[in-house]
Amino acid sequence: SPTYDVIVIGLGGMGSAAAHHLSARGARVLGLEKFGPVHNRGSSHGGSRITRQSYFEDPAYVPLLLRAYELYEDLQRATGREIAILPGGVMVGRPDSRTVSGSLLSAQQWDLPHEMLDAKEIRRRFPTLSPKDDEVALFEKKAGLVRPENTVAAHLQLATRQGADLHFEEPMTRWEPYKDGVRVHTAENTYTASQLVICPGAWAPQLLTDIGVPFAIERQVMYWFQPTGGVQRFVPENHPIYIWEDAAGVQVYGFPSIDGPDLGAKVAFFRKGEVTTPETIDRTVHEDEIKAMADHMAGCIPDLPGTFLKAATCMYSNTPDEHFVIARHPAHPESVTVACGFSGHGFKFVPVVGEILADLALTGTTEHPIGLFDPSRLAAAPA
Ligand code: PYC
Repeated sequence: SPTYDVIVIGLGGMGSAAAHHLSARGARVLGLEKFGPVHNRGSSHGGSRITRQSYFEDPAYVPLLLRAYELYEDLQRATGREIAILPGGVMVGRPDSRTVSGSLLSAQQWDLPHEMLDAKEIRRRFPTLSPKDDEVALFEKKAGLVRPENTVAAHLQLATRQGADLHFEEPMTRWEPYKDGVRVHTAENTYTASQLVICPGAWAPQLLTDIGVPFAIERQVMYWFQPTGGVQRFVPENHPIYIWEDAAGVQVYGFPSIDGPDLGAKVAFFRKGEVTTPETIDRTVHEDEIKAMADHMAGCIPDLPGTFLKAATCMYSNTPDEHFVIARHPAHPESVTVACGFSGHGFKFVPVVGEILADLALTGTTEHPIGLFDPSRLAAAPA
């Protein structure tokens, strides 16, 4: 059976980045992926993912974001692919909303460049946006989007160039501890390695049954609309990325028009999905969902939901507190590393997660601050 230093399970966002960073450090890497390269069955497709630094979820993410931004640039330079587009972004809501107050907390704590805009100033700077009088925004010049498909393709390209063996359409069927490392089985073959890195995405409930994390896989829908009056007012020079929280706490997010007039502009609810599984997810987007999205946007970006163009589904892998899990496997701390539970806000971290996974697999530790992502925080309290 072929032997490697590290086997990476899953070559979506996180796994492809791990394969790149591991092989860049000279490790002999095997990557195993259930589907083809850069597929649309998981959580790394749809043309755009928000990136931002004034992170409302928790200031602990900020140093990782600062590093991710450096790594996007490296990736763009090394492959010539478009990885990040940074037109600026607004986090909109009432001043006490989580979106605004949490973003401000991170900006202040880390001294990140930002501006606070009242409703009048939002309307003046961004005429496409129509906030209510009691809404404000934190504007961040460095916010924008990353291209998920290009990012995965770039990491796969670099990993291949650095000698990684990447096997597609070859799912792992099971693995077990073997000698000082692991043995991994697929329908075709058996492989051994010193280290295993598991990046299961939405397949976490099947692949990581023993880490004590109750994952909830959530169906999400992304929508593309042709704005009334066309896309010119919605191009990145005129229209920022946004996360917008209403008085009821519902968040939507969206992007400028980046793929030409035929694809309009993309928008979605941040968390409005139903619990699903990768095998049973409803991939059809229904009329009532499209109407709910258009009606919601009519209240904040009135020209956006002009004509519905298309929609696509994807999945979040939620943990109970919506923080990630990145750690050595609690039951196999010597030889297995896991990265999962990205809870709908992970893609912007892909390159730095790859770096962290390479650290953990090759040295057992990392200098990146990952204390928040320890799965033991989610272990059931004793009865
Ligand atoms: O991570 O910024 C984000 C995001 C917005 C909507 C879904 N994820």
